[in-house]
Amino acid sequence: AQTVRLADYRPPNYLIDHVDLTFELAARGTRVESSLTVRRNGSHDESLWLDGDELTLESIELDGKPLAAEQVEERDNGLSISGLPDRCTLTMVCRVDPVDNTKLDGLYQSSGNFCTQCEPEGFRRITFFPDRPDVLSRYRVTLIADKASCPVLLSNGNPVESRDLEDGRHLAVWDDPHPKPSYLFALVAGDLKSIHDQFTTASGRTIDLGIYVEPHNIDRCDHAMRSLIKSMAWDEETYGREYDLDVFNIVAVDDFNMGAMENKGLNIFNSKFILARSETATDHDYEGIESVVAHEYFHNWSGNRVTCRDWFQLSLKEGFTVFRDQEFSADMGSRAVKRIEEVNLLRQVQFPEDAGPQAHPVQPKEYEQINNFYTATVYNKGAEVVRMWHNLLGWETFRRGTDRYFERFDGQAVTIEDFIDTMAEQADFDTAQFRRWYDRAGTPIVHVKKRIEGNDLVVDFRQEIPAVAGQEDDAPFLIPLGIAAFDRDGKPVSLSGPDRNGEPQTTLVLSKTEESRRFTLPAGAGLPVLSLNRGFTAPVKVEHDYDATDLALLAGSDTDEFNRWDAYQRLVLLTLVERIHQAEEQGDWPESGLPEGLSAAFGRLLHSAVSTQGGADPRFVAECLTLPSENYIAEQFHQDVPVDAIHRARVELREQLANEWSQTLVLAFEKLAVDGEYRFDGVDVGRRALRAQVLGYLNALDHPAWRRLAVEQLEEADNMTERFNALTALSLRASDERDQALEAFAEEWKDDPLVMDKWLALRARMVEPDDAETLAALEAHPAFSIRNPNRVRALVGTFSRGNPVAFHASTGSGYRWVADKIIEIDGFNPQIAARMATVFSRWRRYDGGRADRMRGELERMLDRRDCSTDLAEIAGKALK
Ligand code: BAL
Ligand code: ZN
Repeated sequence: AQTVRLADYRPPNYLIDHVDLTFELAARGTRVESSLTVRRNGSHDESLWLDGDELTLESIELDGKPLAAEQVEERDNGLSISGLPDRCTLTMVCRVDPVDNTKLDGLYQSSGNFCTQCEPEGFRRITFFPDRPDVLSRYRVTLIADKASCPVLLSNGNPVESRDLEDGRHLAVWDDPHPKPSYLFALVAGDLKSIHDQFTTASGRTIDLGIYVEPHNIDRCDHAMRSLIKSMAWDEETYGREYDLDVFNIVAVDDFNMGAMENKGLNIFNSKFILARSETATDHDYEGIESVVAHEYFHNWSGNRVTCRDWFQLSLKEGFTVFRDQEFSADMGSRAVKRIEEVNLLRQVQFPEDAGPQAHPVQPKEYEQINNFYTATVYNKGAEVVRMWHNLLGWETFRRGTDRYFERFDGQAVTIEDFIDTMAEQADFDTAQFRRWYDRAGTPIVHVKKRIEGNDLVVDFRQEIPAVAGQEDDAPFLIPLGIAAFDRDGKPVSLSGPDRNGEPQTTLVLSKTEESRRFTLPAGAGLPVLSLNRGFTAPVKVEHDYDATDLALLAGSDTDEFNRWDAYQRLVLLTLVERIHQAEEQGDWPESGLPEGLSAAFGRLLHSAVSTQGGADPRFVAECLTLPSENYIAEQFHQDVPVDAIHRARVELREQLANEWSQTLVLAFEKLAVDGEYRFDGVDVGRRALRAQVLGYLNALDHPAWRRLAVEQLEEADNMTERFNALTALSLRASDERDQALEAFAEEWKDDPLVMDKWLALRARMVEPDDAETLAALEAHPAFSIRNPNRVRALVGTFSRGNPVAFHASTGSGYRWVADKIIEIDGFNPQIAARMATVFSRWRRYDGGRADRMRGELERMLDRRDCSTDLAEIAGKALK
């Protein structure tokens, strides 16, 4: 495949001001007529390039006359047209077959309904077009389809006409007054039902809102509609951004490669992020819906009104929009819990990505397949970089910057530099150095040491910039690092004396490879305990020689909730890693008791959540008590990841904690019960979340009474959150109750694919190493379909990422099964295959036998004549 480089960017040599599209929709042979008003951009005599992929061109005319054959050259990937006047109209007719479009990219069918996905390069699968985001056009779209099977016809912009035709078909015309790149084009046609509401903007305009779903899902749209209305209000209040069309429509489809898509005025969603009612969706689903609906809506400004010049700028819209949706969710719920979730994702997905062969900067410099760059780095590290702008500038200055950005670049396709320059105008720090966050891959490590000199606390900082993916320079980053100190009683120690009004917390801006900061301590203060990177002010790893006592103290006393969670998690990790090392040294499993400090911290947390006075937020406590995942524990090992020992140590610790605290756990289980009807609100969600943890700990023990609790909850609860939490708790140990519950659940929900995804994922987590029979049974289960991305993510994705012991079975059986699926999927949906394959990327970290087997599977994926360019890029980089 060809490498596309940022350095090779050239502005488009022709612009398309207007696009007129007429679709005559049919499962096979959809007729697409497109009329493009073409304008030469600058003075040159180059040909016009129109991208095209899997299209049949029936005719092409220039200003109403057939184009001379010698003017058109049709190649594999598009058309080259020469000898054009400065301005002209090109009219083409193409044919496409939506029913055969298994890539779910371009125009395809989901449950028989027509829909589209065009970002990043799907529009070229609909018609020939300069399919690049810096070509902005006004679109007018006419949709014609059979009225009985496709009563609903939707596209971008505002509806302008709709009428019946004589032959049983009908027609609708949509006009979008806002120039947009082709990746934001969308159409939907099908048999859908809808719910409607309205939103009145700050300037008094009334917007008609619609959510369209398959008829049987019509009772699952209310939460998404509420989320949309909240998002619209929030973006006005927070960023001063008003909606700009008369209508805003959302459609949910079952077959979708991504989570959702921000097409102008017509968002198309993976049904997973729209459909919810309490009987079928969990609190986690409700939260996901709220945040994804917000994310796509926020793109209307950060992405659509101001768009990307080219795909190297993807984080311009994604990093910024993720930051915006994160802050929205923080405002809707618990800020600390939201932050914990964000950092968990960063540490568990982005840090590993940034340390392996797929590492790339937030602004990548080259790619083979842009589909492979919708990554945690572009999205989530990108959001962290915007957050750092926000933290360094302060909200008001940051907001002045975003106002300026939206005003200056409205209606344009711009670059990350444009964003940086606009923010830099507001800044009083070294923005040139800050830019490294966009250009240099890898997670910086900040080593922190402390000592006392006289009355002063001296803290030494050293930045280590790891070499990754060909980037080796180790110049330091600009790192805002929140810091505070606590004495041995857990009281805050003022770090900087009177100039900070005794504020315990400060944010240091580190900029050198090595630097020291000196703080005057109050008289008589001993060496304090440091709380570092408070609130996760920078996406870095902090190395500091915390001992268990320090961590227990911070877990109990830190005034920053995020760091309290972090301290507790570090304490757990310390215990686990020590056990694993001990096992390695001894050659057999060590007899280790439950460490006193950790046990006490666990008990304190649990008590604080059930105490009647001034208790802690149960949701926060639930986050604390969630043990680090096996994958995150694995991140603590650089070589020969001890897969089995990690699993064993984690299971053992869970049992020990449960055993030690079983009485308190039972008490908590009773006290946290939620009465009344299901409500999706902070209090109830928090109680259910902690109760799920509690039930999980209890069921880590082999005790019929605790299984009974789970079975009762499963049978009595009226909502999916509690029912699925109970099933999850039961799944931790083999038992008859577990097997019966799993079977009954599958029978009850067999017709509900989104619920069955949960079941498939749970089953995937439970598969024992080398259990080929169960894998085969799951694959053959009617709930599974390899053609549907959600099903694949539930079964194959969860098995490979959520069941490390079986995936990494030393025989290689897990690798083989997953690679077989990837190869099969690559035959019809390369995007999904490539995404699944990233789980093999870091094969070098495993012991010789495993590493060889993983490498072998990568070679098997790659060495096929028909390996897609998507998969070839991922596998090729991993093998390099
Ligand atoms: N733009 C692709 C889906 C999303 O990030 O919103
Ligand atoms: Zn997005």
